[in-house]
Amino acid sequence: MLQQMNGHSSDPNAHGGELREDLQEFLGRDTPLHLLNDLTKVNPVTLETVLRCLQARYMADIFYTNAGCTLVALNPFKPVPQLYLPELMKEYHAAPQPQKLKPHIFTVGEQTYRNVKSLIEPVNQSIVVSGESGAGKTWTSRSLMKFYAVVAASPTSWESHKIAERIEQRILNSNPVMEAFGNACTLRNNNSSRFGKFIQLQLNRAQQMTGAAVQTYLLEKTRVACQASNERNFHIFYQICKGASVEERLQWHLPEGATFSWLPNPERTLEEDCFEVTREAMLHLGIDTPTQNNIFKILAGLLHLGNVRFADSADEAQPCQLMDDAKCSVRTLASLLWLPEDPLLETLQIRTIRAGRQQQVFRKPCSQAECGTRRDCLAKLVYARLFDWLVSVINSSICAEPDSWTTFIGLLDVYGFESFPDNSLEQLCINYANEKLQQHFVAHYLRAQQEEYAVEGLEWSFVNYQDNKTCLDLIEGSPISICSLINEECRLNRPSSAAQLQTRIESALAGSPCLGHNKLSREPSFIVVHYAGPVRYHTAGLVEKNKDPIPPELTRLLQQSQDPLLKVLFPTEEKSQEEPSSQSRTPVLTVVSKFKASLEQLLQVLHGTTPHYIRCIKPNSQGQAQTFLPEEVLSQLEACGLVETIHISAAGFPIRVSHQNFVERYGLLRRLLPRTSPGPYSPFSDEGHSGWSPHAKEATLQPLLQDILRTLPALTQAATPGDPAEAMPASVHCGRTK
Ligand code: AD9
Ligand code: MG
Repeated sequence: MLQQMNGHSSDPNAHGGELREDLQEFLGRDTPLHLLNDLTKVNPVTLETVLRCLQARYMADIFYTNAGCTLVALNPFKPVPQLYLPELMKEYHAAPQPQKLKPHIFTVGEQTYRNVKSLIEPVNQSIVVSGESGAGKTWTSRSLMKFYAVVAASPTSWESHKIAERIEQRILNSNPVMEAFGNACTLRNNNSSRFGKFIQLQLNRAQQMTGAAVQTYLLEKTRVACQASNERNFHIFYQICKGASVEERLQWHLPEGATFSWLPNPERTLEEDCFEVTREAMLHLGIDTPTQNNIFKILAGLLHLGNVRFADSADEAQPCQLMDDAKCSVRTLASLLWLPEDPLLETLQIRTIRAGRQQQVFRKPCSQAECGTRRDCLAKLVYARLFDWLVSVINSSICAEPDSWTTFIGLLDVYGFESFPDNSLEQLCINYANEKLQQHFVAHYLRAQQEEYAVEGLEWSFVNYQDNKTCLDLIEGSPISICSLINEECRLNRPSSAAQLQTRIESALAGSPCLGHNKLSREPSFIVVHYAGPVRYHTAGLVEKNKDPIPPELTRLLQQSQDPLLKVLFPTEEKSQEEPSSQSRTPVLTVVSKFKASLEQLLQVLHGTTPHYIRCIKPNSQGQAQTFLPEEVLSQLEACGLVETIHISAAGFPIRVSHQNFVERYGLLRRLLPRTSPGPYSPFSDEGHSGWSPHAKEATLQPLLQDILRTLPALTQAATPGDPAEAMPASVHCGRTK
């Protein structure tokens, strides 16, 4: 039944062959599948019917579909410019009821824009864009930013060096810069974001965008020194090598045709390889040409660092010597990073150890492998600092003064759930973040809604949602969890094999139903049963990655640089955080603990907003247009619990207004209501709800609200387009809670 469907025909329902008889029965013979704008209207709501509906729409070139409180976005994998025209944005913006137009990310954009100014619930908004790699999250966030730039444009222009520019243009310019430095070509996506991003678009009282703030998460810095086969390094390296002028090539020691080990697959040209676009955007953000050249010079230095190779040393007491062809690379690297050549080489070859009460310094030559690790570590350290610095420069260029904005709309574009044959700490962190976001979603829409209905005494048949608390307890819970056990290993700093770590995890967390046992794998590993499916994590290297050790000599070396930018990135006065002290009792800041802290901060921000969800779906993993692979889509639908969401949305009340705001907003309607209605309960009572029986509420509140809704059109004739009163649907729930 679930088979690959290719091609395009005039009858979208016909794609994939005959629709199963009983399925057609379910879906109704009258409504062509592709015309069902909302998946809550599919009847019954099952994975199969939802899948068929999405498939029919996809083949009819309809890429957005409502799913109750979420929007499903199918990746077209082809240019669809007409879907993102400014005129269309304005149409959604001006529509009295944008939700009556075709489903679109602009409906969500407009909804958030109206909500921040809403008299009913003026509250910060957020849009969580999720989906697996290549599903279209970054595309969606970018398109939404363009939407806000059009509908919330500020009238003033800002002076930036020689360029006078509107703030929204600057905010848009942050995208190509961050993507050049933070995105790379992977097996799943030619323009894969290798970091998570939360951008707050700041609005003033007049609803104009006055600035923005970007927060990034967990840049995959290992990519700078290690790229999987058929993948690439960050785009910026290719941009420099392909786009530099003759003089720049000379300055940066990048002769035409030079080969670099950290620049795999250079022959492959992508549309992301456009150096000019990055330079132009940097200029617009206030990063002048000399500073840009300084950045590119350092990056060229890192490429030369990648060519530094050491020979194995026969004598352990002697440092490993450079391979012949690497001598020139070290010299070039030293000149590009403005570092003294001998100390640079020595830092890579020799480890200094402080020991004893007097903290005596011992020098120990590194093995060939250790030299390589130190080289990679140097590259990661420089690149990660450079990226963070760039984000801070972008922020200072686009962030509004605190008193010039009152509300914000947050866009969250984070890496989707990942499961590879070989999963490590990076995947653990990414999947942990996805579990947290799923929990936020479940808490917000599913659990909160069901619990509130129960408290309000509304008739409701409960949906069995997939609560992922057990899985989160396994990952981050206290007192013992996977995170705590890995952190403990880092703290104790004891030699521990991959097999020992596996045993510790399995024995300490044996009671968790989300910890699977992998009897088949020969390599030490453990399985976590995530809400999106089981993932096997290898324990080899996990503790070391979590420590992310930076030899203090590396920081000290970089502090000796005379390069103006490296001086900013590695100030001499900085007492190296990485410097270990045997007396120190402060907890080790591990990758996991830092990530957990930033995730908690993010969730705190999200909790203070009204969230909206866009689920991006990849119709096939080859990135082909007009190809819908049901099996692949099915697993994504299951992973995001879409069917449960639709069930709840279909049965629930789409708008909820707090009692106080309801009274404030609609109190004047009191006089228009039929005198017979109130009974034991009036929503306009100033005394609050507490004493009312649920039955009384059910009996009186709903008809009363229907009365009000019938009366509204007459009262709202003078209302501005987009007034929330006009957008009020026929089903409203006025509850105690927000
Ligand atoms: V990852 O987790 O960062 O690896 P994303 O961000 O989910 O991933 P992305 O937005 O980069 O995926 O989309 C992948 C590619 O799909 C883009 O480079 C586009 O070529 C293509 N795409 C996505 N959405 C659209 C669209 N609405 N219209 C046209 C699209 N092409
Ligand atoms: Mg992305």
